[in-house]
Amino acid sequence: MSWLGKLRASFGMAREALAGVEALGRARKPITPEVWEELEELLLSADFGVATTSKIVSGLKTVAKQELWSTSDQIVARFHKDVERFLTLPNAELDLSGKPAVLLIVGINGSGKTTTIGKLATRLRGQGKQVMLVAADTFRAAAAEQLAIWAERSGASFVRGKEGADPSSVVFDGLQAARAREADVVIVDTAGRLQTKTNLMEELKKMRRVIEREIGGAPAETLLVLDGTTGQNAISQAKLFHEATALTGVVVTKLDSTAKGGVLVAIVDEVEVPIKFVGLGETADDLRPFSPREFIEALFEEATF
Ligand SMILES: Nc1nc2c(ncn2[C@@H]2O[C@H](COP(=O)(O)OP(=O)(O)OP(=O)(O)O)[C@@H](O)[C@H]2O)c(=O)[nH]1
Ligand SMILES: [Mg+2]
Repeated sequence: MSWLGKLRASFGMAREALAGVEALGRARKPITPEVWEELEELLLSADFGVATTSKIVSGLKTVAKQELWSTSDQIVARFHKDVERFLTLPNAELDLSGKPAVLLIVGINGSGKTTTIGKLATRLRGQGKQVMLVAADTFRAAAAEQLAIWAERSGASFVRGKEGADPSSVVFDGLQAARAREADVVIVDTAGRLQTKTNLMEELKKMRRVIEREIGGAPAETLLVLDGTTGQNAISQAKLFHEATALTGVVVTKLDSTAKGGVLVAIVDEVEVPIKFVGLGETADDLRPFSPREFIEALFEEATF
């Protein structure tokens, strides 16, 4: 299946709700309070979330008044553009500045961090970069093993600590090794943690501080890996990880399953951090740079720009 086909299948439920928006446009109804309510309900059922839905709708209302719109098709045409605008943020490309460029990967349990690192390593190796993977997930022995396999497959070098070691000490060792071996990119894998567990979030902050001290600045990227099948909890994840670690980007995984389309828009809106990649499967090649335009083509049957 093509990637667009995969994404369309994955967004099935959101597409159904959004088909309602398109029907609303085609109906060319006179703009009444009921039309706005209908739009609001459709966006909520497509997982745009309360805050983002009301922001989108009130923005549309303002323009409708200014431009003296009379029918619902005008609302819907503008809505497509708004979604694209919401999703388009500066610095959407992977930042690889610094020698080495350090990428810190964070997220809750099972969101797809380690797999994403494997895919990223494969991609960067393909671009001729010297890549080092650092297993700062010392929580489970199996976690380091999993990363070691990805390192071997992709031709990246690999640093791990002892099981139960302080993750920050592994980060420190990893950065020393990266310097000695002149790595271009260091990718740090971390243990999954709930965004609400303060002590575990503190541990992440400590890893970040070690990186800052060792390279004399922030990591090039702090990427939150989010499971795309998660509903509104994804917004809380994005907010709390952002507060703790100053995210520079988001990777949304599992967009080959049943994903919640609108949540992506809500996340970008709430934390103002760009989505940099999407994951569409479990193999090394299933990572794609995120494109707002393609996302919208997958989400809407008849997007007009
Ligand atoms: N279908 C699908 N599965 C994925 C994708 N990314 C990761 N997975 C699967 O999700 C599961 C968890 O992936 P991991 O990479 O181990 O997740 P993690 O965030 O490192 O998990 P912890 O280290 O336990 O916190 C694995 O079975 C992966 O194969 C994806 O894009 N699509
Ligand atoms: Mg992992």
